[in-house]
Amino acid sequence: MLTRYPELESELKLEFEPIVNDRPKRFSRAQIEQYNEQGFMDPVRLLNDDELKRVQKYFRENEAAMAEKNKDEFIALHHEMAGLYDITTKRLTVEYLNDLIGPNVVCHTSQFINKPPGQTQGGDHHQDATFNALDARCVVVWLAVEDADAENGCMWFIPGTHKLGVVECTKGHHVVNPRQYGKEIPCEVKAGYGVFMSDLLMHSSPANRSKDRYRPGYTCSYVAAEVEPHEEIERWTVQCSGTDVDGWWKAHARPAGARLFE
Ligand SMILES: O=C(O)CCC(=O)C(=O)O
Repeated sequence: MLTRYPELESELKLEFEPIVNDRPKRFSRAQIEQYNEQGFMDPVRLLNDDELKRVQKYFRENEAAMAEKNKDEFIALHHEMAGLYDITTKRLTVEYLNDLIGPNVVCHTSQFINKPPGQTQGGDHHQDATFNALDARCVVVWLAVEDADAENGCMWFIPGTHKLGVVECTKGHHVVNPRQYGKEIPCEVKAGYGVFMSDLLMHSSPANRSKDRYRPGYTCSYVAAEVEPHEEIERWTVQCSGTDVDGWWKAHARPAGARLFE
């Protein structure tokens, strides 16, 4: 086992805690059962047609500026760009999250990844929890900005691996010999749909082998505000619902700028 914060490993809970919710408002109980068993659910629609067009336009217009801000080191931008803030805190997405996380939801990290066509390299299997200095209780939402499929480099999952907790990985956070943990399957997601996944689920993001199709996706990590952050993991926090009960997360206010959704 190796996380990015080995000095914290004895303090952190790095095992999966099944979601217990007898009265979900957005997900069905069967979907929550699927999440508990597989570590993810079948994608759900998060944007209607009009919202999807706005989001696609937003990323087209802002991709270069985001890349510029990220050229020296990765920083999440949902706390400083109004459009990203609006996507991250969109009410429907947050209502789904409330079923999994509870009423007090914060987002601590986000990333826009647009794999170009013909890209030959991809990312090996990893568990997002190994990057975070907090208990492994985050729910990751991966939103497809265009259709993502096996040809243009959708993510691949190894179902059920969230139940193993954090497993051995390399210094680069790649799971050692991931195939020993099961068969990987593609997670194809239609544009405007999002997949909700556990931060312990092993997933990879292989090459985009298409000739002319970009594969843009926007991913956010959410957690209950009751979970204590360490090592300044709260630096990019926005509050998506409820309150920061213990005052740990110190959320940023919505940045100034036009609203992406009515
Ligand atoms: O291809 C992607 O957008 C997902 C990348 C990934 O594996 C991650 O964000 O953890």
